[in-house]
Formats: sequence, structure tokens, C-alpha cells
Amino acid sequence: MIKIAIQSKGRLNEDTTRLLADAGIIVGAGHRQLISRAKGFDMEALYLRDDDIPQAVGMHVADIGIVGLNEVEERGLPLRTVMRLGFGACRLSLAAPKDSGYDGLGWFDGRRIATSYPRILSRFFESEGIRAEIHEIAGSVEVAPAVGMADAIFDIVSSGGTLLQNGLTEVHTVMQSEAVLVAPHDLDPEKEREVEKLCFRFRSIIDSRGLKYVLMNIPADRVGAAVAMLPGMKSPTVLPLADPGWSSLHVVIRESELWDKIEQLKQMGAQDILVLSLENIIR
Ligand code: PRT
Ligand code: ZN
Repeated sequence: MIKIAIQSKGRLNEDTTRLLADAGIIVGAGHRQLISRAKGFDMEALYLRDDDIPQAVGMHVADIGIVGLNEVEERGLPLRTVMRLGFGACRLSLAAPKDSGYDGLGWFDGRRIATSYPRILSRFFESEGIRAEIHEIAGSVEVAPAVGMADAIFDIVSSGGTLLQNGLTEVHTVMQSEAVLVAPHDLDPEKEREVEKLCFRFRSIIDSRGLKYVLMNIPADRVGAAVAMLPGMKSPTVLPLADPGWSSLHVVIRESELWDKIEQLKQMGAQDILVLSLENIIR
């Protein structure tokens, strides 16, 4: 049985349990549990604070973990990023007060920067040859400049709303982050096979997100033109209808292009268009 460490509560908890559920693996919500036996996969879930997940995996308390790449990088442990999971997207950025007169990275020289990610920041400053004072604080980093604790901050940003509310401007992005599946480098081969099975399920779910399966009837003499403008995994499927003048066309379309493509298909004479959601793509 493999043990997976997941965030007990917080931003990644819900998306993590949803990804597992979509993969046919039901675990408890975690809010009051420490550990639970999963249904649908031979697995135990360990509920931890995100900060502790890299270490739990590094120490083999858990075999794998789902956590933000930012936490993995900050801990600096020898872990392997097995897979990016496509949720929890954010970036780690430097931000300065709006009226700071910021004029490039050199501005940080000799200044005080508040952050909960001192290791990532000091590595970055080192690589840029910047000497700044890094002040580690645990929470509410964004208020540090206003209360005089720092000249600037280095923190997680997603919409940027929090920076704006605190009179700060994002001046430099240091890293992009998202939730990742991590494992140690020396997982035993039997567990490694289980992790591969899990990744196979995750991959099929992640690949199918944002895709729609579209079926339609279209005049047979327009099929060539329709196929030419459609994507499709290999190429669209074309099936003859009982009426020789018509064909049925099946295709996978990215949600962002859906309406655009449907309008073009309608203009080509497509009718009875069905749009279905896609749950999995097994390649
Ligand atoms: O209790 P525990 O220690 O487990 O959780 P936590 O409070 O330390 O972390 P949590 O749940 O807030 O975040 C978990 C992970 O989610 C982070 O490590 C990131 O990988 C990821 N993530 C994605 C984010 C955000 N987006 C995010 N926006 N983590 C934090 N934020 C913060 C941001 O710093 C800002 O203060 O949310 C606020 C709103 O952001 P804006 O830019 O949208 O205003
Ligand atoms: Zn945390």
C-alpha cells in the first residue's frame, strides 16, 4: 500500500480530493482526520499542513505527496517532481510599494525584503548578485512595508488583488508554481509501479480537462472542408449516414475554441450538433 500526503485544509485540499475522486479514489475530506484509508486504490491518505509535506515525503513518512512547487523548492529537499497537476497555479514575485521609485533589480541592493520563502529568494538574489536583507515572516507578508518592517516583499501572487489592496506593485516574477506530485528518488520498485498507475489516471484526467467531444451531421460534400479546419486527436472520425448525402462527424475540441468552431461548422451546413463533456483520455 502507498501513502500519499495531502494538504489537510487550505487552497489545495479541495482540488486534490477532486483529482483523486476523478481518478476513482475516494479519501476523506481531511479536516479532522490525520490519516484515512482510500477507497478505489490501495492507498492511505495522510493529512498534513502543506509546509510539512515535502519533509514527510523526504523522510519516507509518506511515499508521495501533493503540494505546491513553491513549498518543494523552499524546503530544498532531494525530491522528484513526478508530475505537474494543473491546479493551484500561482507565482512567487517581488513587489515594492507603488511610489518606491523601483528602477530594476538593482533597486533591491541594501533593502529589507519580507518573505515566507527566504531560501528561494536568497538563491535568486545570489544568482543576480544582489545583496539584500531577507526577513523571514510567517504570515501577512503583504503588510510588512506599510508597518515599516520591510521595504519590499517576496510572496505568492495569483490575481494580484492582495498586492493592489496593500499599495504594492509586482515588479519581478521569480518562479511559476502549481500543485505537483512529489516522490523521493529512492522509492521501492513495487511502490513505484503503484505511483505509475496513479499518474496514468491523473494524466488521463488532466489531458481531458478543457476538452469537449462534439458530434454533428454534415453534408457529405462539406466533410473535407470541415476536417481541414478542425483539430482532433489524430483526425476527426467520419461515419456515413443512411442518407448518402450526409455524414456524421465526431471531433474533440478545446473548450476555448468551441463556439468559434461551432459557428464555422454551422456555416458549412452542420446540423444536430451535440457537445458532450469528456471525462478521460486514455492514450
Ligand atoms: O495550513 P497550511 O499550512 O496547509 O496552508 P497555508 O495557509 O500555508 O497555504 P494555503 O492553503 O494558503 O496555500 C497552499 C498553496 O496554494 C500554496 O503553497 C501555493 O502553492 C498555492 N496557491 C495558489 C496560493 C495562492 N494561489 C494564493 N493566491 N497560496 C497563497 N495565495 C495567497 C497570496 O499570497 C495572497 O496573499 O492568497 C492571497 C490572494 O492572492 P491574490 O494574488 O489572488 O490576491
Ligand atoms: Zn502552509
